[in-house]
Amino acid sequence: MFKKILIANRGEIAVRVILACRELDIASVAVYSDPDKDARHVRLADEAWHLSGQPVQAYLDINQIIEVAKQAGVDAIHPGYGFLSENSNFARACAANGFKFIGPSPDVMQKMGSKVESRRAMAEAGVPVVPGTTDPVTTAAEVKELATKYGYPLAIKASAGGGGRGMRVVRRDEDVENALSGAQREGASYFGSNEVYIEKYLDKPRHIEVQVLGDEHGNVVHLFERDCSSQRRHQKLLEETPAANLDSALKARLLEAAVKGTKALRYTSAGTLEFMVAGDQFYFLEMNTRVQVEHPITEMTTGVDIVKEQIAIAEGRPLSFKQDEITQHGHAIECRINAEDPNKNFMPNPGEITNYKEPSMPWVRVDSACYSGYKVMPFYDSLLCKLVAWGRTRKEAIDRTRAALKNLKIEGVSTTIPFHLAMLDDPAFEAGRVDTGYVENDLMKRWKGIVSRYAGVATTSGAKNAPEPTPELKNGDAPRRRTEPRSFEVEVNRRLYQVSVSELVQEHAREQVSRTSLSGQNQPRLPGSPGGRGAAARPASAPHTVAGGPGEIRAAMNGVVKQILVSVGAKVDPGQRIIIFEAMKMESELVAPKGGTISGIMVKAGDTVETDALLATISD
Ligand code: MV4
Repeated sequence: MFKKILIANRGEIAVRVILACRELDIASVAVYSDPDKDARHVRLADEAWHLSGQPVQAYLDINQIIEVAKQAGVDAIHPGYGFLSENSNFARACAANGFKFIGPSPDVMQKMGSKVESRRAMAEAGVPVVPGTTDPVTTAAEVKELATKYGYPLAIKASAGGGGRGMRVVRRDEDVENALSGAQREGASYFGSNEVYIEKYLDKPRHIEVQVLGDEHGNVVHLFERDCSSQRRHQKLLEETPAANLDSALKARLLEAAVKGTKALRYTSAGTLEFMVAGDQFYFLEMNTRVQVEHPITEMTTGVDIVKEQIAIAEGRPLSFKQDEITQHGHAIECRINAEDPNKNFMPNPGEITNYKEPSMPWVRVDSACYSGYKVMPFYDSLLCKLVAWGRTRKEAIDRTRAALKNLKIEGVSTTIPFHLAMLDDPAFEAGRVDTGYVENDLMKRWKGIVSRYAGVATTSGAKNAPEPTPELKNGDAPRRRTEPRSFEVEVNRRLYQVSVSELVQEHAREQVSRTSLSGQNQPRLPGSPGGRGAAARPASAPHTVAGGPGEIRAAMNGVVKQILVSVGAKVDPGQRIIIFEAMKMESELVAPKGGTISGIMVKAGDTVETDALLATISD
């Protein structure tokens, strides 16, 4: 029925939706921001339309996207995930202009966007919610009163919150005042409302979610569960289905509750109900009203194409199958491969992917928008690709995931591949003993002991996955630094070896250094190395500064100046810390690119700065 769909998104999910359109013989319209001109989704779509504005703002610009939809003459708009996907105003704007929004109704989206309202709706539908209040609390006395009813620990949550923001855990009366004001403050600053409510706090629950589909004829089905417990600071790292060691009776109750809740909402389109599972209890947490990043593992085990179903539902068609026609077949695992360095607290690591090659293997699917030469940009999320593997058993899925990870080649930026390999080999993961505390409290605590075993994988995957070489500075010597490894094939006595070579280079050509230095790290263009892409080593430890002229410290991405450690006139050594900078939720230290005297400081603590902004200068 639809002839043309606009995809209001970028990256791998835009590619995923375009490919579904192609299969359905529906024309696809991509939109792109300035820096996304060469992106895969732009090349792949039948048409591509430019969105002006800042890189992120462009994809959030409702008026501009509606304007493009009119000019391109589309029937419907698919919002993907993130960006405008859960924005009810956008869904309303689509409808008001005659475009079908591929998602649920704006009213349901709005209701599920509020923690208190969704909690209330689910409780009314008979879906278990965490014991606590649905009405807001305002005073510490009320919280302490509730503590006598529910017992500590309690969670104080911002009503409008989500994603771990605006939540405080309180374990005793003395801490209530601080926790309450903290949650209220965060609610006000992130979500524009200081309203908070109380829940009993569950210690390290499992995070299990249920995929549902509802059509416009009142039919609702679930597509079983996904275990998303493996996360770090609310960023999911690996998802699997079915959930390991989940009691079958508990699972049946969970799936039934999800369908019951979805029916009560008269929900249409694909959605996900998130639950916390603790012991033999489960509790509704929130509902996501979009297609999710991890939808492929459900597709692999049920055979249902979730994006195609979203489109069919939006066309007004009834679901083409009944619940009892859906079975969960085998086991699937998804690894979210991010441009982040697990050796540095998962610091985002933007830069150019100098070499990218996906595994081509049976039972493996890779969803991606990457290519060799793709530049990972600091203002978008750092997801490079999703590697998904299927097996008849969990063990087979793990083995195939491991083999596929070793055949995924990503050079030029650090990636989470070594982390994923370590996790797949971890006895606790192998035994299926993973809860929401596992990565941070268990695996990462043992990380330093584990990582050396996976450093060798750097020959085929991330060039900088190997532990950071320490720059050696001997009395008066110029710093020596290891280049990014390059791969060679060497034949020795008939046997072919693949070797990865990185060179130790001395920084000698002073003039060259100052002209081509990439950051506050004294990074020279490598003498004798080929020009062009990948020729210059990029600093791994301070990615948040970029090519300044001599003695300049600049912001490599939009961010906030947290602290300034020196004053004008101060004598500084090369490599000395000058500014603490925060971007993409990560703090980094900006260091002096050379020794000298601080001749200018252009910013103060608290300043928001844009990419490339000059922050400080150093003179000889
Ligand atoms: C909780 C909780 C324990 N008890 N609420 C974190 C994100 C936010 N959306 C809800 N979160 C939690 N709420 C109560 N009453 C533990 C978490 C939690 C969590 C939940 C789901 C997935 C990962 C998590 C990681 C840490 C904490």
